[in-house]
Amino acid sequence: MEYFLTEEQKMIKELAARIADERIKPVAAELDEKEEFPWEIMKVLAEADLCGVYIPQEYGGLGGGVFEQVLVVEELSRACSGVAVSYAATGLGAFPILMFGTEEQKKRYLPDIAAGKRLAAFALTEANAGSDAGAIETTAVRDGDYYILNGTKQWITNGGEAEIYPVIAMTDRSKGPRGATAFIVEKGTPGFSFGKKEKKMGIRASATRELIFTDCRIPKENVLGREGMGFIVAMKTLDRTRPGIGAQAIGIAQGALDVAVKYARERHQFGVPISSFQAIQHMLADMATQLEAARALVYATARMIDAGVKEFSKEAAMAKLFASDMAMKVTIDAVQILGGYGYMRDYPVEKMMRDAKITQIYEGTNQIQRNVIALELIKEYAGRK
Ligand code: COS
Repeated sequence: MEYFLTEEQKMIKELAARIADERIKPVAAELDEKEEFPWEIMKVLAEADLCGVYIPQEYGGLGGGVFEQVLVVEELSRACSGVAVSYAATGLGAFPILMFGTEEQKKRYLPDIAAGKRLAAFALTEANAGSDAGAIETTAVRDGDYYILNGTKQWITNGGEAEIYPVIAMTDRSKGPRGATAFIVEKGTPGFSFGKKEKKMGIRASATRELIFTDCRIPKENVLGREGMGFIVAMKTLDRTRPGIGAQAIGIAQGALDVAVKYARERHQFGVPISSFQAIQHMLADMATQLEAARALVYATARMIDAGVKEFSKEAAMAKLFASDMAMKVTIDAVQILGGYGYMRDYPVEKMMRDAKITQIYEGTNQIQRNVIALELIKEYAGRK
């Protein structure tokens, strides 16, 4: 499919593809096995100027948008989505600042993020607040010019490795979601520590940790937006980043399809390559068709967001939902085509299947995406004859 990328977008995509093939693919299995954070590769991405593709030039970025970020995430995910999510999660931490930060906050944090000097992360989820994001229990109590944070955030991607954390906490529990506020918290702030690194099924190169706040004093200048806007900051951030999960999913699926087609051409059974069997051909045809449909949806959504359309919750949820369900199916089929070899760690498809699973879960489970899509859809029909 031809997506008519600009010359700059082609360059960004090719650069990310080169790094994926030359620097990430050779070490992907080892990073997965050792569950090692890919600092070396983060440095390579920073040197290649890819960390700020979605950040405006005035803050040191390349001045692109969600679409440019999608192009990078897709290419990196083709090689290793554990690496890709470490890159993407910094975007998840940067978007609240980009969208809701004051000029001073933007100048303070975005240039370092764009240069790849400091990573970011986004802290919303808690042990008792996953899908029900409004149920967070972390509190922030005003004390003069400060807020005192207490509570624990769970499963934070880039936790411990990142230095800049937009954190959502309750400033007025009686108001429900409207009583939440977003704060920027820096690593090293007294009272801010990290829990153990989680052991995960997939995306093992990425770091996932608890964030623990114990009487952590945050200056009031670090509020993002206004007091009471925290839930909106979170929801609007997720609307903008869910296509990125779609990009991760299409990258993983492309990686799996590449391995499956190559294998089907080389593997001989009954005296012929298995690619000559219709059973295999039809699986490959379905995988490629579903992948291209998902890519078209993810790209169209990202471009729509960058064009400045105001409402895109539904499309962002659709892109994430469709692409992640597709990636799960395509990677399962890739393992099936490789048969016993597919189940072994000698080939990369079992890792891709493990990595695909999380795209159906994080940044809102696919059940939540269906809720968002259905509610928006039903709203659109209100008053129609
Ligand atoms: N953009 C702007 N505002 C939004 C919004 C969005 N996308 N979604 C909700 N809101 C607003 C609502 O309009 C409502 O405002 P009012 O109080 O003015 O009516 C407020 O936020 C509360 O919304 P709602 O009542 O719909 O909240 P719920 O508690 O029912 O939760 C879901 C809605 C389930 C959609 C939300 O909690 C969610 O997205 N959960 C998944 C969270 C997630 O993705 N977690 C993974 C984190 S990994 S970083």
